[in-house]
This record gives sequence, structure tokens and C-alpha cells, in this order.
Amino acid sequence: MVMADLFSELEPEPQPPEALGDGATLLRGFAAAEARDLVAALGSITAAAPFRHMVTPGGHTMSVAMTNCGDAGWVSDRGGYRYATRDPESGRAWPEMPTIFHDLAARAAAAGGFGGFSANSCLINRYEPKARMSLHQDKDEGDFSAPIVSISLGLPATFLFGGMKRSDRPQRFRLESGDVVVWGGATRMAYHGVAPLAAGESPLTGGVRINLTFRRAQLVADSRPSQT
Ligand code: MD6
Ligand code: FE
Repeated sequence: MVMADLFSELEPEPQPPEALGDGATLLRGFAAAEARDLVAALGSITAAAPFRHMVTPGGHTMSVAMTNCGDAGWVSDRGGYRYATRDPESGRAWPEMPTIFHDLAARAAAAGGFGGFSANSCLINRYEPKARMSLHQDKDEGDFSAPIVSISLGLPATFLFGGMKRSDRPQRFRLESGDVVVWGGATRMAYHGVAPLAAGESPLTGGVRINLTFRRAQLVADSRPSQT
């Protein structure tokens, strides 16, 4: 194998946009060149706001560990799902969103057809083997004109992309490290989830998958909890 092949394996080339649905675009490899810097920036964020397993309003502990950075963070507890300006574990503001996070999310959104996206919230998801995200809609943001930008890092996962009803059979596609999904418009409320993570070893993150999900959340007051 020549050196060029070795490098291209470590850092996949950005691929042309693939439409997943009306307003939903998969940008394979879009974040590959910055993946290492994104993971490096997580260190100080998780030192200040450690990963934790949140509890759903129904009382289930989520298998995915989460934290946030930015002006608002998505949280869940027995009271519901909502955006909060402070980390409920510490009472302090969430760590600042690194500029490279914000700017990469804006560039990805533009590539997906949503110019002018300025994320004020980044939910950071950590999947250990067997961790999964059941089908859900992202509906706590208040402003649904802004897209969501989702970056995959480390171990690959199977993403489930369903329809407007929970019972619609989802399409399945593989998300690799460096892949970005931009999600807005007509499919903004589509049900989606992540299949149980297969064990593996990533040169970037070790035995886990990290997902960064950027949103524009309304911050008039801390948003009202939803219960579903
Ligand atoms: C994940 N992602 O990929 C979970 N939500 O780990 C999401 O729940 C998600 O990727 C809205 C838009 C894009 C996403
Ligand atoms: Fe989601």
C-alpha cells in the first residue's frame, strides 16, 4: 500500500452531498479533516461538564452518556426534556462552544442548503458498545426554521431515519467518523434514532462513538419541558 492510501484511509475525502429526504443531507467525510481537533477540544469541555446518563421523563436511564457546550444545553430528567442555560449537575453555565465547533457547523449547514446557521447549543453524545438511541423527534428547540447539524466521530453507527410517524419503517444507513448530517426543512420533524453500537476500536476515540449535535435553541427563558 502506498502512503497516499494509508492517509486516505485515516482521513476520508469529503464526498458529494447525498439527499436523505427533503431538507436532510448526508455529507460524508465533511468533518474528517477536523475530526482530531474536535476530539481534542472535548477534553476541557468534559472536564468542566462530565458525561452523564440522563433519566427520561418515564424514568429510564439513557444508555447514551451526554453533556453539552454552548449557551444552552439539552437536558432530560423526570420533569421532561428541555434546554437549560446551566448544567443541572453543577449549577454553572455550560462550557463555551469552541469556535471550531461553531464554524464547522455553520459551513456544514451551508453545504446542506441552510446558509446563516449559528448554533448556540451543542449536545455531545457518547455511545459505548450496545448503547442506542430509540426513535425520537427533535422538538424542544422552539425555532424549527433552523436545521440541526450532526457530526459523527470514532466508531461507526447505524442511523435510523424514519418518517413523520413513529410507526413508519426507518431507512438505515451507516455513519462513519467525519460524516455530517444536516437536517431541516420538510423532514425536520422526522423520527430518527441510532441502532445499538457494535464494539470496535477507533484510532480517534478508542472504544466509543461520539456524536456532536448542533442546534439553535430559543432562549427566552429555559424552554418548557416536553414529555414525549
Ligand atoms: C446520534 N443523533 O447520531 C444521534 N438528531 O448519535 C440525533 O439524534 C440527531 O443525528 C437530530 C438531527 C440529527 C441527528
Ligand atoms: Fe435527534
